[in-house]
Amino acid sequence: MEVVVGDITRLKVEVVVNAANQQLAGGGGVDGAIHRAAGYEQLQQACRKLGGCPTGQVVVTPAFNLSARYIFHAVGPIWRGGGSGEQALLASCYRQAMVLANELGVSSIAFPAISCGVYGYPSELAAPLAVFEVQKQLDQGSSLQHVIFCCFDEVIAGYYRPLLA
Ligand code: AR6
Repeated sequence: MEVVVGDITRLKVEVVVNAANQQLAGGGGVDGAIHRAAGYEQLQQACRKLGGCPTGQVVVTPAFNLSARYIFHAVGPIWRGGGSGEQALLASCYRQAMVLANELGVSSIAFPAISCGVYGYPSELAAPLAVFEVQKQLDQGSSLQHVIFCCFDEVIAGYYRPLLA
């Protein structure tokens, strides 16, 4: 597991995870960046065929113009104070992505800080949850050799680094 600060669309990995919405309709933040880099029209066409994705779940599309093979669209919870199942739903995103990666036999994956932007999940709570869920899946055996937590800024990276040290 590694922390990288930067733009997830630039990483050389087999799977780029997107922080999507239930409609898979595209949007701002990392979703917008992934759509632009992958090719907006072709990615939206692939997303429309899937017909949406419930919160806490993950669906897969090709990665089109990205150097990755797949985009995993994970729908994180909107933070409502922590008493609405947010933790279990966010954990489910990481778990499902890890399970799917292993099923597809890929060796590298990059996660953004799912839900930590407009969905408002506190980064200091999301980082340990992400690392815990990923570690748990790696411990159970996985095709994954390299898991990147891609942080858009140093502040969020600062929550991951002590956990991986
Ligand atoms: N690379 C890596 N991380 C990024 C990038 C990038 N290019 N751009 C932003 N981030 P957000 P959410 C970080 O808001 O909270 C969208 O409109 C960002 O700094 O993208 O899950 C969707 O369509 C933050 O730390 O996702 C949904 O409607 C993290 O990515 C909704 O937002 C996640 O922020 C999902 O909200």
